[in-house]
Amino acid sequence: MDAKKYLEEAQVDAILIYNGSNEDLNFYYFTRLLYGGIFEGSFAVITEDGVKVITSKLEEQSARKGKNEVFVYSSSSEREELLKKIVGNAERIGLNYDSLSLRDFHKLRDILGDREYVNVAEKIMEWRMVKDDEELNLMREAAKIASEVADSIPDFLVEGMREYELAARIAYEMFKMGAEDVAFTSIVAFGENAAEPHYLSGERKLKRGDFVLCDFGARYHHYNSDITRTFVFGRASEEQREIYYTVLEAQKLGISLVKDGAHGSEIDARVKELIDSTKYKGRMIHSTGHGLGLAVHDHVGLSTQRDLVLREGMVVTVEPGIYLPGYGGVRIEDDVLVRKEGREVLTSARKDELIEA
Ligand SMILES: [Mn+2]
Repeated sequence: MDAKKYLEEAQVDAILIYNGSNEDLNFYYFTRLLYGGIFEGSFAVITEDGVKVITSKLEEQSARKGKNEVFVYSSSSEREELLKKIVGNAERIGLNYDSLSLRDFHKLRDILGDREYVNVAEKIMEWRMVKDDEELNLMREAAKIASEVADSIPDFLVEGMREYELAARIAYEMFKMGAEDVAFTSIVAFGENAAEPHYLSGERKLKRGDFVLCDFGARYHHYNSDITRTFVFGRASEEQREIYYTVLEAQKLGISLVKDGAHGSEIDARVKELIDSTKYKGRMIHSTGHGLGLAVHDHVGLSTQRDLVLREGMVVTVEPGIYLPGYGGVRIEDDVLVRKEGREVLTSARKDELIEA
């Protein structure tokens, strides 16, 4: 979308994004400066004639590789002058209230004076939800890295290893394949710890018969993947199999329902209905999925709490789970791109058979 269109839709004269005290992912969204540079303290200003970047000498070279007009400052007074000049006499200024700190807002208002400041956070998220080809290619690569690592996890398992050791190995393997970072602190849960969806990783040692639940992702040029696979270390019990294949069936159902025009809340309801029709009724204690992109929890996804009508170009996770406190749990998660007709599953790690490592 071009700058004019953004301003028209948001009904403002300019949009001002400050990558300040808090990192603002919208800075990367508008500038597409995805291939290097930290840009701390930099501005992206969307005006009628394009996206302008105000940045320091420290990242000038990276900034000039983009398609934006670049203004470089070497002191904070120069930065203020540039900001005033570029914003010009725009009266209605769009800001991202979700990220701009109150302190930074006060500083901005001191520089630009009394104008009309408008929250455009939700509007920007609407735009961000639908990915373009450049974004999708980065997400495909992020998904590919995570998928290949997921497929090799069974080879990394050694009796007695600790959860954080496996988390480190997963991160290392992703970096080795070109990830610039982990998408989030990986969740590696052994045995009974797999019963807690938002567990992290700890000192628990791997024992024969344990569930091994790994939920992790790769960040590739600022775009993320998010995958979960659950294995059993050694021979799986009947109960473990039953949990696994119930989750798998629910996950496949969820994926099959993703398409342009589908309601996220309905997909969540159908997936839970399936699990609730088994002896694991009530054991799926979170929603089926979330939006994915520059942020790992990018926007609302598949949830009965808040509906989202899926549109072509959105990426959502599909990740049902069953959790039995004191015993363990299974979650299976893939990243799914909404297509006009159907879907494209971006993550590709094996899941059709419970892997006994
Ligand atoms: Mn997820």
